[in-house]
Amino acid sequence: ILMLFCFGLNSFGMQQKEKNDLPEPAIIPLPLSVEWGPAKYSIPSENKICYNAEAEASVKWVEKLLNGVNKDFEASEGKDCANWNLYIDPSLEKELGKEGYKLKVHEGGISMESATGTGMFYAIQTLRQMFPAGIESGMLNSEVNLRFADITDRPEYYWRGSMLDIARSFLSKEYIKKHIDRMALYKLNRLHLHLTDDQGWRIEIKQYPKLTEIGGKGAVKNGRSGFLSREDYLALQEYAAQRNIIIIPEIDMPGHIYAALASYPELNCDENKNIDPKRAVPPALYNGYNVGWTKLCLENEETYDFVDAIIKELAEITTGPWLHIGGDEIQDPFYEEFIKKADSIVRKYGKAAIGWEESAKAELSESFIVQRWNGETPIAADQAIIDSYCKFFYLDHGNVPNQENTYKWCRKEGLNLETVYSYRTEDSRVIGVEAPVWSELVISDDRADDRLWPRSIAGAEIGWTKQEKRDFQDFTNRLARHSARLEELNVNFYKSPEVKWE
Ligand code: TNX
Repeated sequence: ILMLFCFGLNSFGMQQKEKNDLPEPAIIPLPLSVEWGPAKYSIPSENKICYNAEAEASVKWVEKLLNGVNKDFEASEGKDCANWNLYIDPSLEKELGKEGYKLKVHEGGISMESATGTGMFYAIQTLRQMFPAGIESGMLNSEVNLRFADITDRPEYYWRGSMLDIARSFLSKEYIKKHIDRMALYKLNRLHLHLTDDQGWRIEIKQYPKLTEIGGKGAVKNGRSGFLSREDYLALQEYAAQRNIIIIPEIDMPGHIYAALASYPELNCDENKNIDPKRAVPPALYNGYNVGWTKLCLENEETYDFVDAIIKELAEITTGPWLHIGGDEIQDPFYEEFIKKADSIVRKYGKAAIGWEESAKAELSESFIVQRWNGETPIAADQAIIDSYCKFFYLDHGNVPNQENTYKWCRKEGLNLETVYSYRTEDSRVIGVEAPVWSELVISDDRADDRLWPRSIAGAEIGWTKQEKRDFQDFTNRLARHSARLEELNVNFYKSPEVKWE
């Protein structure tokens, strides 16, 4: 009787019609406010999608959902005229921000509102998680029932990143596309590609073709070589942009640069001299694990011609506003001067620079973003920070203590899901978080999957959901119900014992 009374007065303003046997959908990241209604909406075999002009480009994502469950549809412009309503209005930005949305599932169907196409995309991703997992692999020929819902959602941070190191061991463009799809499902919006390092150079630069001709052939021991052509890069960038993900390319300088030194020995201070007599003489490639032992010759003015040319070409092919200049793990008397110059070159070509935390030793422009990793470098009070603090976000560390082929230098027990999820900060400089997968030991797609998932999902929730709303038990309860979906997507995710996988 009490239950009937509650349902009778629910905010959906209706009586319960069908007995509701659907569990509450497991949405990740947890939305800002969700109210699950008492009843369910069954998607009819014929659908009408109604949209305003601003929302036209979003219709394809609804069509993809309906195709995935084998339902017919027809779309036309208009307002509130169908069982599916998509409405984008820039004036909603005050309430929803650029990435927020409202999603309602009610008696009449599904309605979604946002200020931008990004917000609409995220409304549709939330809805996607309410559909049965079978939708992920295509044709699902069953009834689809959605719990009545009233959701208002927007993210806590605008930087919700994932980083792939494709320099030590290459990941193909097919893998990167899959990764972009998976990121989108969890509303991650920044893909940082670590494109160069001692072991390999992975992006075509027209003015310096040997970078990929020679440097592209390198890889860490047992790792994969290869590189992205300009066309590959442009295609990936477009694919990501469609899914509201911005790619941030990183050229790691002035250290971590052996692949370039091997390709163009004149970038060494003395091209006839070995950098380190114990190691290979250029142009032999390097396939070891050491860091911090190579550098561009910063005494030579010509080095800056190289730096300028690389940044110029990268800026030309990059549609996002940021270029990452690396800047980690190197001792050099000219280091600070280098960072300052690289920052200004990046700005000259119309972008903002990002650097690993050591770059905070230099005098930086206002737009420079510092990426924290070991927390050892003091960072100025007004500098924006992306937090990749290794104690929480270094996914090359084990899912469990002593996992094979993982590092443990930052946290000897590795990083289990709970450790990642426990990240918190009161630091107002933090603009978001990003979880990197370094690839010295991540030399296959399966290993990349294992290190990335499900810990990237914890990262996604940290980036999206307010700290006070995050609860590990609740998170793992929801995550448990994502296993079928991850399996449909062929993700070789680590079946963490912290989760009672369904
Ligand atoms: C440190 S963190 C690095 C990488 C390594 C990683 C291995 C950072 C900016 N540099 O070059 O791959 O450790 O965990």
